[in-house]
Amino acid sequence: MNALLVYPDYPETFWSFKYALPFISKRAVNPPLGLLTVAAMLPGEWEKRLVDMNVAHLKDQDLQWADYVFISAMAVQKKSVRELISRCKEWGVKIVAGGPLFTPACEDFPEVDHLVLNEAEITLPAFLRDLGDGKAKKLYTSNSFPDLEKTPIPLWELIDMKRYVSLNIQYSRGCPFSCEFCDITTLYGHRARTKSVSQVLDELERLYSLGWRGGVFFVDDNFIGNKKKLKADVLPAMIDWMKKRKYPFNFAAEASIDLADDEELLSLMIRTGFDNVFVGIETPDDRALKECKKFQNANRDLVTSVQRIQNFGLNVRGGFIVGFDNDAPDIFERQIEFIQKSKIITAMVGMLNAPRGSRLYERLFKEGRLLKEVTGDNTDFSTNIIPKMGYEKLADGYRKIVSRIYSPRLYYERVREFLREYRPREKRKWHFHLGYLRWHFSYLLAPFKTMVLLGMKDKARLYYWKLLFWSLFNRPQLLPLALTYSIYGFHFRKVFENHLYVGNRSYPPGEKGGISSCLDSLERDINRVW
Ligand code: B12
Ligand code: SF4
Repeated sequence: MNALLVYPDYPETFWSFKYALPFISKRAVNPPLGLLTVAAMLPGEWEKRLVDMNVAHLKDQDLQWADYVFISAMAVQKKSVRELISRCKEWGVKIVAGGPLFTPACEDFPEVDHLVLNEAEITLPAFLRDLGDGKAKKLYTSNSFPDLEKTPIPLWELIDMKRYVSLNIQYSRGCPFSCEFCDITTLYGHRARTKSVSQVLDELERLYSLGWRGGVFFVDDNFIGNKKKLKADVLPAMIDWMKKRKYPFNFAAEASIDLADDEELLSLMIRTGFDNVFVGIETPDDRALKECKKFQNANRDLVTSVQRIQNFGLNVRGGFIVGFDNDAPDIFERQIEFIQKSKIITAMVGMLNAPRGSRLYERLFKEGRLLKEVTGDNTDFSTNIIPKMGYEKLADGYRKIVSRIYSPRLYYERVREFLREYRPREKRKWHFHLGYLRWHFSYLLAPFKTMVLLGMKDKARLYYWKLLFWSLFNRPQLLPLALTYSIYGFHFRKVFENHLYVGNRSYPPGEKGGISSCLDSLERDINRVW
């Protein structure tokens, strides 16, 4: 049996980093962990190939080769999924689909031959059994949550690691909290189900033995969902493992704000090699936090909490939402003020949306305030709800936030202020890994690319040079970070300029095609020379 696993293309979004990737000659940020995990659950004797359409073209020959095409996708990839399904139909290849796009909305995909939904640990074996018996059904679902201790190591051999910025590991699923707008607890439950310590170490070892050096992202919805086990077992074992191999990886994770309250946990994470954490801040307004049941964020000084995490040497990325029923007209100014004050460089601000499966979806359905399904991208000026303040007011305020926080002046100021105070606590000896260059040789060219594109061609070049010289004279050891954040800023500006253009035709458009196509041609030239 020939199984072709395909991950469809995603559009330009906040996290796609499509405008940043050419600087480091990478094709995508993370590989599709869901599909790699599914691949590891397929029978060993099957032939398997994986095409991530974000890093490679899907050729007709691939479809011709396949007996079955396995598709995984998020809602944001819907357009590419539709095209892929049509191509499969043209070639007469059978389709098996699963993952976050299909699980809550399987009725939208009648053309798919087999919808294998929820967590594959439960539904895939049932499908494979029926397939073997020649009676595979259309739909496989489950209401129970599997034990992660049986989840196999993803089949990393199927991808070309060089094309990605960071690889990923999943340690847990589920979250103990109950934020109203979030569907995670419906999908994965309230109890943080975890892998065993030896599973985590085995996964790290596999990446290490395949030669990977660099970023590893823990994709758990809330990495600190079970603090006790993390502190007692997992992190101490990881510290040991990292030390013995001279710190080959740097880690990132998603965590709730109560991380700030646990110095022991923070310190262990730093010693393990974590340097980035994404935290759902949502809003500085206590009434809105209580409205959306994000009680872990309410009644605390959120700026201080963020600073406490930053002071440990963890760079905080933040998620923010506008459009709550309790949002007063000044909420947009307050969000801007908060983001500047907390020095959160990567601030993903979205309009409130109600994904199917969230409690907000149910409430607004009852109140007659649901419009349609979510687009899957909460930063594209769309919402599927009728906001209390009205869509026009919300969209205007939202536009104001993103055009201000990503304006060159405020953005570069935020980066400088962050770097001014950033003091990594762990003065670990830096180990040079030759293997790092094997995967990330292209990073050596990034500074030159930024000098040409951000220092000469970009409208914000003055801010770029100011930051560079400031960093050179004040925090020279943080110069690589200054360059990295300049690239991020360029991406965020481009994404929001293009969204602003789509969101409101009268708003001045970004230089569509201008600098980004220039970036492409420059990249081609540089790569040719090298
Ligand atoms: C890591 C992550 C990311 C990463 C990496 C994405 C990637 N390439 O994998 C980044 C940060 C880039 C990201 C970005 C976004 N993400 Co995201 N992300 C996640 C997260 C936290 C973990 C995904 C993961 O790796 N899980 C581990 C694997 C093992 O699980 P899995 O993929 O679900 O696969 C299991 C099952 O679903 C099933 N399965 C999956 N595929 C298939 C296929 C077949 C054939 C079968 C049989 C089974 C099957 O089997 C697997 C094992 O059980 C999830 C939340 C979550 N808990 O899953 C959100 C999630 C997938 N992301 C989400 C969203 C909305 C986004 C963004 C649109 C946010 C934004 N506004 O920009 C962007 C868009 C991406 C882009 N590039 O444009 C939503 C998707 C909602 C939806 N219904 O589509 C989720 C579910 C979070 C949420 N509830 O809001 N994301
Ligand atoms: S938003 Fe984050 S903290 Fe809240 S329920 Fe979802 S995963 Fe948990």
